[in-house]
Amino acid sequence: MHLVKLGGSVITDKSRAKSLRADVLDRLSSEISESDRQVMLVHGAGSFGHILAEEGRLSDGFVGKWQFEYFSKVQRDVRELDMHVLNSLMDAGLLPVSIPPSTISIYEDGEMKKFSPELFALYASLGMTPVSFGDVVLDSRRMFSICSGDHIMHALSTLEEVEKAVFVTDVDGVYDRPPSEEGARLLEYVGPDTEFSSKLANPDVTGGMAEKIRYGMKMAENGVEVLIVNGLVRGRLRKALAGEAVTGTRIGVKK
Ligand code: IP8
Repeated sequence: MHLVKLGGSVITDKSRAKSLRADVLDRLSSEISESDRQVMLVHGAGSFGHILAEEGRLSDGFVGKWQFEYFSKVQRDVRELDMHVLNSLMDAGLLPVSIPPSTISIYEDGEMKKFSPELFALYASLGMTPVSFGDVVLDSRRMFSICSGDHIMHALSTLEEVEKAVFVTDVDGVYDRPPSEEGARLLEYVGPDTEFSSKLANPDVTGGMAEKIRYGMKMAENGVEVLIVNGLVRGRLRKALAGEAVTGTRIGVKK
């Protein structure tokens, strides 16, 4: 079983509210379908979530009643993005089934406390493709929290049948310094002792690349092979799923 997270920066244009990159999404759906691997899919919120989540200060938890309008809007908008993803996967010949985190998850002070990975495993055992996504969820202390797709990837990595997790982003992988700087080097491997710049990509409400590495490391501790690849380049996701050599970064606990 493989986990795939389609990053919001790949399937949407993060600088413009609710702008889907339909062509990229459709190509990635085909790469998943053609790989013939059984996959559980997670997608980020991109410009369907981060812009309003930031405006509504949703990652701070409850600070005022005015935030509930943002809570509703962001939940609605990430579902709209999810609908695009479901349609794209179906067009590619898969059988997706959507599992919104807000219906199965409770947070406590910003940490995921309740989630049901076994539900995903059951759907997968029917030959379906479970799909989940970055969302706004209830929090027993803060009233609400942001559930990032990276948190979901980590929760799913506890399932015994998961061997590999592929994070599909808009960059080739992790660099030793911001990729825009001269001499930036792509790191093929990032482990607990690797030094890298924490200013790697535009941090968003869920922390960007640095958080992805932190969660990737925790997933590697669960015995899962973790890869970061560039989804804007055709074929990288397909190769990663097929186990072929591919440009990207492996996150691990040992080399
Ligand atoms: O894009 C964030 O999920 P992510 C979810 O996977 C929201 O980090 C609602 C901003």
